[in-house]
Amino acid sequence: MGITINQKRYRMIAAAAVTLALLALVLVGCERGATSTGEIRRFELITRSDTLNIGDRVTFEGFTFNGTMPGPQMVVNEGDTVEITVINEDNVTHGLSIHAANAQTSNYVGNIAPGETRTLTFTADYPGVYMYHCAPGGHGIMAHTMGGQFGMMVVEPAERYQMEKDLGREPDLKVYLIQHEVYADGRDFFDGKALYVMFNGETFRYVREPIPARPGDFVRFYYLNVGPNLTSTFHAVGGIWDHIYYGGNPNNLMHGTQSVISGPTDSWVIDWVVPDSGPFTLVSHAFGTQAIKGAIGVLDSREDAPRVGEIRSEGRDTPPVDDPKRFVSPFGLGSDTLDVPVRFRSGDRTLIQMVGNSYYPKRAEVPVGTTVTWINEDVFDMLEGELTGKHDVVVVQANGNERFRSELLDHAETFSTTFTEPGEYEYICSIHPYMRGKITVVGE
Ligand SMILES: [Cu+2]
Repeated sequence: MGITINQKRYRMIAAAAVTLALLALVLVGCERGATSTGEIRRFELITRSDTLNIGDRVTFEGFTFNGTMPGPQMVVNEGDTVEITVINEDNVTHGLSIHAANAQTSNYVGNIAPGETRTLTFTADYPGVYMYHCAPGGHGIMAHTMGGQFGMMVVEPAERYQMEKDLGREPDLKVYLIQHEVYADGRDFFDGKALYVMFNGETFRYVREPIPARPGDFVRFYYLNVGPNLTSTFHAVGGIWDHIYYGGNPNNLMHGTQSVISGPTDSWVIDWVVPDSGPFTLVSHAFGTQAIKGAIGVLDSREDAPRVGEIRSEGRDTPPVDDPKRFVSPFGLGSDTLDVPVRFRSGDRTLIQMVGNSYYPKRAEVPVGTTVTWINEDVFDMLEGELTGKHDVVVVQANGNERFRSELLDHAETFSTTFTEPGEYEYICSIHPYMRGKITVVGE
């Protein structure tokens, strides 16, 4: 008889298990946004070579989406169909990697030739705060991302964040904040030695223009560290983050932390009620490598603060100032106080690196008769064209005639030539023509 009871019990347990499994499937389906909203959201991204203001009358030469660094902010709802068209108006190959898509985006919008337009369509299945960046392919992905081509896409969840449920209202202020680095040259990019670290495209942008809020305001940060190298620890001086959600997914909830840690491309939604009046300094707490180089902002809390609703993550769309006090060009020739000419004496070993799609040093002065050697330190020497880390040296005269051209160098290969005539020798890489260097040959 015991067998019958056990069989009955087994059937009940099995039925309960099946019911639970079905319920779990329904819940997982809901969480993953399996339900389409039926909305189609269209965006256009134009890739360019560009010059920008990056704060304090410093200008930056690199690549952009739609003329700003960071590029356009895109906000959609979970379950939306997203259609992104990439138009390459530049004379070099670009592309797009969009982390909000659970798809191999390089099949659709990787490797877009100059003049070409391509479109990607996907469903925004996972809520959160996502990075997008240029992705021509191979070595070019890293170089173009460092060069300024990145931005934020937010997928708003179908289900509300816990803090909204607790407070019974939406945020008073949404702050979309991208932390990112600027490098003087490819050598520093390889070594992770950022020249500046900034929020939304400018050093100390929100120190100069503090973000207004009121005591008791419900503020939400959509925080994204695009890097490309450094790990940030985002903190408000005088505040403790109430609710934080890793990646911006409402399921990844934690409470009451002094900071959020973000490696390159990590993100958070941070829900916080402003506890007091007075300025709250927003900072990456990596003081020496980040905060002191520009990754500081201010949230200015006052009773009479204006209601601005949101702070967007795009860089400012203004023409570059006419009289910059510094010109930063990671791939080309920046100010000579930054890309300082290195003077070699007679008999010195004269070695110039090709690294991170730049020459290093970019400017060199040598006595006549010097043999100069270039070495390719870029490691990713697979693929071709913009996608490869292969480089060469092409010296062109003012009349357009080539003085000389090296062969294309793979990783760790070298090319040497002896300069027998004084003069200025400006040179480029034939497959990355924005790479520029200069040799000044001086007489005895
Ligand atoms: Cu690009």
